[in-house]
Amino acid sequence: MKNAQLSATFDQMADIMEILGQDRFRINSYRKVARTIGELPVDVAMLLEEGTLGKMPGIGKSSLAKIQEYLESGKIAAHEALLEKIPTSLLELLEIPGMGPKGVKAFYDKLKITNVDELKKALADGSAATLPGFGEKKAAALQKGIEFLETSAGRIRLDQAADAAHMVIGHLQRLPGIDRVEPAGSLRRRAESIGDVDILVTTGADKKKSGLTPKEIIALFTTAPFVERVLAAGETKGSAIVQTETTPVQVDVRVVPAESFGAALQYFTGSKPHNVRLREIAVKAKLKLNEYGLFRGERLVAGATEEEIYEKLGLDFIAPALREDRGEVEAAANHSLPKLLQQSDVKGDFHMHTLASDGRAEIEEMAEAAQTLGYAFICITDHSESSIIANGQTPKRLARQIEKIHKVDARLRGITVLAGAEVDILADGKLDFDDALLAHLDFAIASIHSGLGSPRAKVTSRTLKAMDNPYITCIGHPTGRLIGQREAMDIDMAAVIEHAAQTQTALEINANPYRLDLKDTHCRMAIDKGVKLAIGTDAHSAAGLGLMPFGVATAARGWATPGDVLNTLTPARLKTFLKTKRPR
Ligand code: DGT
Ligand code: CA
Ligand code: CA
Ligand code: ZN
Repeated sequence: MKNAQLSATFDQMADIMEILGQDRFRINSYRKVARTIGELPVDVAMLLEEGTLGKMPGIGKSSLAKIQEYLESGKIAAHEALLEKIPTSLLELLEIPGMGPKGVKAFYDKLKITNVDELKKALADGSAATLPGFGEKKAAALQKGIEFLETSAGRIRLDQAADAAHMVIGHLQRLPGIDRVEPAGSLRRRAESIGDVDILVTTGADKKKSGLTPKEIIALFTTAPFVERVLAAGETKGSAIVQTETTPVQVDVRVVPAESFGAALQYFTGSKPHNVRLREIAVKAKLKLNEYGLFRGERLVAGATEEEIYEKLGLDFIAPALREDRGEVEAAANHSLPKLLQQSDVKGDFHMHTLASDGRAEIEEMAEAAQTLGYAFICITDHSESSIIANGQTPKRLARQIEKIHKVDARLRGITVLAGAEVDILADGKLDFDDALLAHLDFAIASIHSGLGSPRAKVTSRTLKAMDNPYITCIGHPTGRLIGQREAMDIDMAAVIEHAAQTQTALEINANPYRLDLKDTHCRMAIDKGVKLAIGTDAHSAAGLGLMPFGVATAARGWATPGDVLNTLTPARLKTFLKTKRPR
């Protein structure tokens, strides 16, 4: 599916035209096309073939021609022509959080700035301050944006890494004589961002059965159709840039012998600090641990499985999600590791949008999709009035939506459909709906969607005040970060967690891989204070419900057990829990 790339191309045309100061009307129409294609739930090529693409919002004759051109040739001539009109490095400036095409245009027109280094100089020597309307506050925000970009540069989201791994693993598994193919590294640990994807392959103990040598396997990886550029292709290791639907990804593939597979999996799963701790334990026991195995002198003590390596080191098996040297090695030594939450423990999803606000499916569709996932409940949480771009509901519309949800709930067997809402926390900490209306909801998420850049005291007190409301079950995406795109709010998480414990308000783990908010370390802080976690996918379509495993992994990285997470409750127990905070 080329939807994401095509949408990005239209957006980039709009960006360049904006930098060049071209016609507003055309810029807006390209943006609209980008949004429409980006949100299509199906392949754009299929709609084009069907002849229905032209009926989608904002897609006129000329954009239709450009889309066709792109699908046939991988390019759009108008886009290529625009690219020639500006230095390419200007587009890197657009990646800085807080920098839009207008800002780029001002720096380019007035100060001849074309790249990030020149921008940094202009901020440092004060020439940026000569731009009209560019004060200290903006300079500080840009400075922070540049730092953010530099620390997140080259790292990708978990879903993007998973896509790349899926392609490569599928390819390798189809080769003859392959025994095991496993992801390792930060992807296996389900870290919130990924530098590169590490994959291990073994041909199994029976060498005669496998038709391929390690070198041949590496060659079959580096020459695969999805490989864009080969970085290295050796005897047992290959490294290449793989093109996914949304981004290029570096993938390292290593072929390891079956008798060392566990040792290699352990070593390349990391993290580095975790491995350092294991090697210390090995040394104390007069053993040696490396990617080939655990050795006493020359003798292999363990190597084929990870389990035997941990066992021979005197440790309980440590789940990859915990391998960050955050106390897991000590806990494994004294048999006190938590029994981690798993996807199979999850009985429902707390955060999703429908056609009533900015979702694309009806309540029934979401409920039926949840049933195929084996869920016992879902909670419909459309936006509130102040979220105008997200088509937030007026009080009247919410009242009707609640009735509609109840009707669907009554009609469907085997699943409980709860009436909820995602209610905006307003600038003063008040909520977008009054208590009389909130009282009709089963579940209410309170979220900040505006003023995320406000000072620490302000964003913190807004959140605390929302928790004081007896009808607010849960705070949505508590820090507001977007991974790789937008920093978290400057919010006092210790205070938020303390207040959540006092008011018996749950905190969300937003499972969307752009958010993962709460993040792992905050989950752990919350659990330590007895705060319950509510995982929500924030789905805007039936397919969006499939993001739950990212939230489960984040909870597990925060040491969550099933008892820490509301998603594991039966509908009956959940209903009892939902009453605890409310006035009798
Ligand atoms: P990333 O790719 O930055 O998201 O993070 P990782 O953890 O995947 O790191 P990566 O790809 O550099 O290496 C994969 C694993 O290999 C890493 O988690 C631990 C292991 N490893 C790599 N280099 C070293 C090293 O110098 N010492 C130790 N102890 N382990 C290493
Ligand atoms: Ca890696
Ligand atoms: Ca690597
Ligand atoms: Zn939200």
